[in-house]
Amino acid sequence: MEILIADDQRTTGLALAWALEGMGHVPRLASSGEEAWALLRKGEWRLVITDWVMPGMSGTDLCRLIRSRADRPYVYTIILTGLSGRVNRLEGLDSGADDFLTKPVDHEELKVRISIARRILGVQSELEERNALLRAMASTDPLTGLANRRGFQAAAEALADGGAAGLPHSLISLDVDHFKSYNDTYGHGAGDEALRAVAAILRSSTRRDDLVARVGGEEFAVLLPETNAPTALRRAEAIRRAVASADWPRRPVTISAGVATTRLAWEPGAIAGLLEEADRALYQSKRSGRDRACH
Ligand code: GH3
Ligand code: MG
Ligand code: MG
Ligand code: MG
Repeated sequence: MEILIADDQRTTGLALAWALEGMGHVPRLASSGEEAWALLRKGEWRLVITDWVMPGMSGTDLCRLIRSRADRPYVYTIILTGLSGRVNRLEGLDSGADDFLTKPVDHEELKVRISIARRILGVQSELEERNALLRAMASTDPLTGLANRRGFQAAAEALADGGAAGLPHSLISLDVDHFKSYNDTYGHGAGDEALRAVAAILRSSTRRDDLVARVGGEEFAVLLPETNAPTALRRAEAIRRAVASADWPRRPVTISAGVATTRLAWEPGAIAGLLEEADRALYQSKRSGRDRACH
């Protein structure tokens, strides 16, 4: 595996690197804590073996910095030290180090410590994968594969946080027309099929940067970043037309749409207001006969 070594003494570092190479690993030698930290911020090392005493950033300083990055994959740290004694070990553990190696390094011990690191990193990776899967599941609608309301809100807030000030964003709120009667006539299974088909049409009639979500039973939303009101209304109309003109196996399915656009700079919390406004426009579409888009 790729292993990052931090040691201010070149001969010690090289000897360790050489030993690791002999075991089939790919070591990278940094001559200070600062250099190791700079490399870690750019690269993807999961195992660091660091000298304790170095001028400038020490091994424990480096461990603390590594632990302060909560969002990154877990980095396993082994502190290399000539120092011994209980107090030092406690300080090392307190800084977030996972293990110790005493100098001069015993190669058999090095092998064992690395195999422990690999085992723990393996468990960590599995947990990280499962967490990522759970996160994805929590924000995805299982019926259509679109984002659900939670995923939609999270993505909209992320857009609000990173958005260029002053550019308007638009939101289209969509609701399938007379869907209760569709279900009552053809059954819930056929209704689900129709919802999946609507989702597919939404997906294919939107751009990569748009966010499409199923926010309720037969309710969908499309977020259009950096899109002004006239463009958004045109896009909503195109979506409506795509649904209405699709080849429906049972009876034509139509949707009504409501469009809302931010006026000023996009602010946190604005998404709730925007949804409400789009829903009001949607209600207008329903009242004026359905199968249409209003702003
Ligand atoms: P409107 O044109 O005013 O929107 O009429 P509507 O019948 O679509 O409105 P209403 O809100 O009364 O009915 C929505 C229906 O959507 C009720 C429910 O049976 C159906 N529905 C909601 N979620 C699902 C789902 O997951 N699967 C299926 N098959 N039907 C669903
Ligand atoms: Mg040193
Ligand atoms: Mg509805
Ligand atoms: Mg409806």
